[in-house]
Amino acid sequence: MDHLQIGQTRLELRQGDITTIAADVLVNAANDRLAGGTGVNGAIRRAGGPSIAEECKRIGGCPTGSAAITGAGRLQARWVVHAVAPVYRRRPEDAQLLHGAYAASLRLAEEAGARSIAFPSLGTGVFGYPIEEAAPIALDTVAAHVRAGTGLTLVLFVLYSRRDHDLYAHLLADRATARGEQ
Ligand code: AR6
Repeated sequence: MDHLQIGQTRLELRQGDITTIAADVLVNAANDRLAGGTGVNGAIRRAGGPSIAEECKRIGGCPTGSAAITGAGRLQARWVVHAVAPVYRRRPEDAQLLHGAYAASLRLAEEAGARSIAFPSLGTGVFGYPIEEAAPIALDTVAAHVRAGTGLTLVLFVLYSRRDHDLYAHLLADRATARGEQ
């Protein structure tokens, strides 16, 4: 299953490079210094140009489990939300911090007035969070947030690999079945 409608909001899966996605907000897999990096961060900074790094430098940093917002430079998006997932260490607080990174991103997007947002799979690259553990947190955080009421009409999960996409698709189908939703 590649989408789930919850009220006025569509949750949808895509496979590919997040920098090619048309959405008001692209979420970046950032670090707590809001410094440059590889993976999603490298791709967003390359595609968006230097203004994103300049804004990040002015902000200075962001606690793990939270997020910060900047403009989107040359990207088609209007904003980039820099979400800081935890480095995975098998600690009990890892899940709470990952949840916090997703929840803070949604709040910042809503406060900015965004209608659509695209998330990568936060934490599951360089930061080592196993995607089997991270994906349910991502989907359940977003679904709970949407059910509580949101101005967002589209939430995209952009998975880089087919394997990650298919794992998300299974989880989305499970959730739709459990709630009798399509
Ligand atoms: N579009 C969508 N997903 C991508 C892309 C892309 N262009 N590139 C990679 N992925 P990561 P993290 C997937 O490492 O684990 C950086 O250096 C990737 O396959 O980008 O949160 C930052 O500066 C993986 O599934 O983010 C931080 O220091 C997922 O995106 C640190 O890495 C996240 O991988 C953050 O690590």
